[in-house]
Amino acid sequence: MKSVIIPTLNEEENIGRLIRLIYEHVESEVSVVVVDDESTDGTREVVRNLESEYNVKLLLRRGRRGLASAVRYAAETTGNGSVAVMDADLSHHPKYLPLLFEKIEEGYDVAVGSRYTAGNRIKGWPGHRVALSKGAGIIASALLGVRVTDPMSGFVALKSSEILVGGIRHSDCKFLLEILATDESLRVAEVPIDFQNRKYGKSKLTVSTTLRYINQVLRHFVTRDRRSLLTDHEAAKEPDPDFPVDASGPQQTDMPHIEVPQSQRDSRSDTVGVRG
Ligand SMILES: Nc1nc2c(ncn2[C@@H]2O[C@H](COP(=O)(O)OP(=O)(O)OP(=O)(O)O)[C@@H](O)[C@H]2O)c(=O)[nH]1
Ligand SMILES: [Mg+2]
Repeated sequence: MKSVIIPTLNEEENIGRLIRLIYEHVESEVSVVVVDDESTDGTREVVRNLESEYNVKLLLRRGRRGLASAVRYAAETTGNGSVAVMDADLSHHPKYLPLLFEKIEEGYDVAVGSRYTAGNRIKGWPGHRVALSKGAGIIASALLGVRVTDPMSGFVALKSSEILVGGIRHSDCKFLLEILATDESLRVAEVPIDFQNRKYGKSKLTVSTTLRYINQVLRHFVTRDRRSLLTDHEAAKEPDPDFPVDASGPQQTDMPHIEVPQSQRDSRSDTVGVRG
């Protein structure tokens, strides 16, 4: 069974539209998993109302705990089949889901919905935001040795949810970049997508999230140790006693520091690549 994970934080105007649209574009045996971080609007009610009509599961977490950790939390529930991740805000059109899953069926481990391949359009973003996003992707790719045009994409399909469970350590990091930077053996394809800025609801992108992300990329580059991406000071925070145990917590803080030999570090740019 294929799954589609959708993280939500106050997306009541978008999530119902998106779920309906997904089932117009994918076969019905796909299961949608919405993972909500205590939205204060009607997001949860909208999803609950669709549970009887569609194959939709709602996972609830308490407090805002971060997009990447929400994705990982959901991935722990989806079993071994292939899985896609997409934003709830209708920026990612479900018509691309079959194309992403097709790449996985062809044998790739990861299929990235790429906004910056030739001929694609970004609708609704001002020029400076496109430049910032594109530039950040180029710099991160260069520093971390990841060869995809859009390593910051949040629209992706993966062969197995294990890649998400094993690869995501940061609560707020751009999870695709983290996965690609820490596992050089993944076979990666890109699927060109048009991207539409959200029409409803508010962006959750904050300055502190951006700064934390820059810090992570730079720390990794300075130490020249890909395992440095696997330490997260956020994870050392006291766990919320009311919150269902999120497996990413203890594993993050207990993660041993492993030195990567120089030879291994140098070989990585040869093995992470885009095919197809
Ligand atoms: N569960 C959960 N979902 C989140 C969290 N932060 C953001 N999201 C969801 O993650 C997706 C991406 O967030 P956005 O706010 O659209 O961030 P963005 O796409 O970088 O920025 P904009 O497109 O400008 O809004 C959306 O579906 C959000 O609802 C979070 O802390 N927890
Ligand atoms: Mg968005």
